[in-house]
Amino acid sequence: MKLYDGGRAPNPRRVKIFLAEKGLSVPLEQVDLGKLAQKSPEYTAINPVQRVPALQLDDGTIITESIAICRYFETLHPEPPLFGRGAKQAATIEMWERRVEFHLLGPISHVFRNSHPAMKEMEVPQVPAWAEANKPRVMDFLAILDRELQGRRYVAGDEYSVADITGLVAVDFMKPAKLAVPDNLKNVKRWHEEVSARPSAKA
Ligand SMILES: N[C@@H](CCC(=O)N[C@@H](CS)C(=O)NCC(=O)O)C(=O)O
Repeated sequence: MKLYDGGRAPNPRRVKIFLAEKGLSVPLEQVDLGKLAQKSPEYTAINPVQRVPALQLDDGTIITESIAICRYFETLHPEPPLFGRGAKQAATIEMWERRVEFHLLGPISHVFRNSHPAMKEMEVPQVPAWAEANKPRVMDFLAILDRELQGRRYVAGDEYSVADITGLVAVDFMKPAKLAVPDNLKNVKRWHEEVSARPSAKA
């Protein structure tokens, strides 16, 4: 088994944090995004969508999409549960994971990919207006998250979950996107500080 990784890129980082929380280690193979190695014929044969991460199983099966990879490991190693236990908790975690992925990580990625000079060859065409359009979306969702975190410790409840992993990676990705969590969002800041202090956050 091996995981095709992309250095500090946010999506592979979600999987690496998840693995660290599970106490698992998987051999990594680096795909040099800076050199556009994800677009090489060799890697395109692994993932036609030309993105990392990708997990290759020993029987040759390829699994892409960070959450699909995390689910694979959750099924094999259910403890600690990061996708929840029971119908209600699992659905709540999935709801929050998707909200954070689509309303926070996504818009932050659009800002970064459409404004950062280093992304010119990866994001074609780069549309600076799309970066600008996404900035208020990031701030709107952070305000929602801050209100939610008023009443609970983690994104999806009182237990740490995969929704926190996507949230942590998203908020950390604000830095290269030249965005910052506003100072008045005290609950987001408190939550971010707590999840950043977990050993898995070093991944
Ligand atoms: N939906 C995918 C997104 C994967 C993705 O966008 N990966 C980025 C790195 S964080 C990538 O490979 N970018 C290369 C490119 O855009 O050419 C997932 O959840 O894994």
